[in-house]
Amino acid sequence: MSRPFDLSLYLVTDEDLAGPRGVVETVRAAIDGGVTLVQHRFKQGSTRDFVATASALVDLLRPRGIPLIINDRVDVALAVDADGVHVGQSDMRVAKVRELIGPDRILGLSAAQMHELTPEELGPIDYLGVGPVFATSTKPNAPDPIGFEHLGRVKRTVGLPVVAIGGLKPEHVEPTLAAGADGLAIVSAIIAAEDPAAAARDFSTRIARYRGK
Ligand code: TZP
Repeated sequence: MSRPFDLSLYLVTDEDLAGPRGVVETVRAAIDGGVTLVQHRFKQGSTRDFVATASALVDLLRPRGIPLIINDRVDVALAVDADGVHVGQSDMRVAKVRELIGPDRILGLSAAQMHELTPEELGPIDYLGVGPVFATSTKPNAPDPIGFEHLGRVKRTVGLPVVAIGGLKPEHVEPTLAAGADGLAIVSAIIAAEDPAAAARDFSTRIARYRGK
């Protein structure tokens, strides 16, 4: 059983989009707006820098009870005692990741299509990242967009928590949740926003409103 997590507003970092403000300060602002989970994704630079930023994010997020998930790198997740790891289907196999991170940390997997997923892949994971829902320039090699209908089909088939990703803006909160997703994973609409707190708040307010809170 992994530790508890809430996929509602899932922020994915991007050092290019954060710009001179930097990833840690951007995340600090965004969590004021109601982010429920952070995935640290590091595309370039040294492992030492990745560990340093990840460690600063643990210090920022742990006292606030917001889990930190590390993209792809199990070694970095263990080095900073992160709450989990997120992998894609060409990264280390999820069974091996689970063996390395133990039963308690959160394990997520990205997939666009349900038919890409085997029972061996679904067994060890805690949630699935599904997308891109829409075309996105944040991940240039992303597969073709799947849309809300397919998102809903994946959710109904997998029987696991699902977070939607790819091109999502505040106006997509309602159709994404209506399709059955448990939350929205956002990169540019929050990280590149002039005011990341306000951008995150726009999402979190709409999520709460949709859920009647
Ligand atoms: N995986 C699928 S799409 C994507 C990732 C990491 C990028 C989504 O970024 P944005 O800026 O929210 O469209």
